[in-house]
Amino acid sequence: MSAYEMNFDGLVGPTHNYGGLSYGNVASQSNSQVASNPKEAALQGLGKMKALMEMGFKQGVFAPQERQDVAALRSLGFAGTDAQVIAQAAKQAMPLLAAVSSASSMWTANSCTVSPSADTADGRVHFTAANLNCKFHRSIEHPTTSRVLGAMFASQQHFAHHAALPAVGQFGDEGAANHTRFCKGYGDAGVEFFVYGRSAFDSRYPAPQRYPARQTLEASQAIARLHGLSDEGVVYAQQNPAVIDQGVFHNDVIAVGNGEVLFYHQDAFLDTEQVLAELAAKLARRGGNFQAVCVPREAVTVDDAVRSYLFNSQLLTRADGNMLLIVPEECRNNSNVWNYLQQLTSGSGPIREVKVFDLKQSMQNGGGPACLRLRVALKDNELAAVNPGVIMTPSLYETLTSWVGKHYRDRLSESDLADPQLLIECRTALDELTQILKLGAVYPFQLA
Ligand code: SUG
Repeated sequence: MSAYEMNFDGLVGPTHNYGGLSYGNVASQSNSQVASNPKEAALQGLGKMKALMEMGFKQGVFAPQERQDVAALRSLGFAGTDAQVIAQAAKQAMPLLAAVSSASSMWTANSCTVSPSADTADGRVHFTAANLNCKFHRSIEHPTTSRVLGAMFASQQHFAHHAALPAVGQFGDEGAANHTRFCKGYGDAGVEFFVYGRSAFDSRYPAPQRYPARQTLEASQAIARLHGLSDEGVVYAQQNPAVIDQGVFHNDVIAVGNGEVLFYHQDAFLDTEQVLAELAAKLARRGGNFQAVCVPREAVTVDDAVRSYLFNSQLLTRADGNMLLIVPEECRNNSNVWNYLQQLTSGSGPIREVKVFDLKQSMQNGGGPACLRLRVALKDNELAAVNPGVIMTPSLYETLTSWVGKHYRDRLSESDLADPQLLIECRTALDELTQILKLGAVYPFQLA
């Protein structure tokens, strides 16, 4: 049976804005209060999905969430009609209104952690929604994420869904952004690589001093247990706390893996040699030949990596077996990174081609090509069980492009969040979207 890696990209929601909500994420903090362009953001994302589909990769769409999240404001004591709730929040607590307005569910690498069926004890594909517990605006995503995942991957024969871990920092979980899987072929048993920022229960592990470590070891271990992974199929590694303090808030800002290849920065991990040796040994027992491509700090500094998002790239296997790196335009604008990439692709290593995409609207909030996609390795029969409504096709691309053109604004600033019309526009758009993507009732709202 054939197997594939399918990318499900987050469709950017109509409230995309720069709220400055993510302490520790340099781009989010530095673009706070800049006016956004939701229409352009959604079209940039759709452009990447279309390009990958046209290159022959399997591509899906992950629906955005309802924002503003009026229910979240109600849970914080705001009351009255929806319009009154928003008006009060705008007057009394603008940071809360900004948080419940965030379109952050676009970064679907944070939606959940996925273990393909070849790795799990019951032979199903397992999903655990991420609690995203470190930031309020992200912690409200998981209930809808679970509903959308359930509508995309409904077959209980093939798919198993787990609710988010307990909503405390000790089980802070940011999903696939801190998880990579190595394998010989996508349908073969692989080695799942969990990278955490700190331990919640064991004080012997170092921790960053300046910025939060969002993922804990204990959260990663819980997911491995829930998914029924064997010890032989799992490697844990601690992220270097010093790079978290430099703005590497997820591991996918400093490393990316695919197939048998790990592309990583020299300063990404603690105990690097030991981690690489364990990955190589475990992958060898699964029939794979682990290859580590290290980017030395002399060529690309951690600061270059954070500014350019070199590692927040998509590493894809082309039909000829060589690999292609999908990078954001910011990589071309950084001479160290661009020179490195020229040298990388002209060598004899596994990565042979680079393609550049303009994702500036998402990048300004710290979300690059890899943040925007959730990878799911699927066998033929599992792919056949995916809701066909979310699989990208030329005609779905056309439909979604006109849907964006019809419903999205081309400018959103903080003061626009108080406009009661914005919520109505979003609900109208999402109501239509559930029909386009054939998702059923995944959003709790009723249109007036
Ligand atoms: O969680 N930014 C997101 C970016 C997530 C990137 N994802 C991965 N690396 N996989 C975050 O920090 C900023 C929102 C704002 O400031 O308006 C934000 O949530």
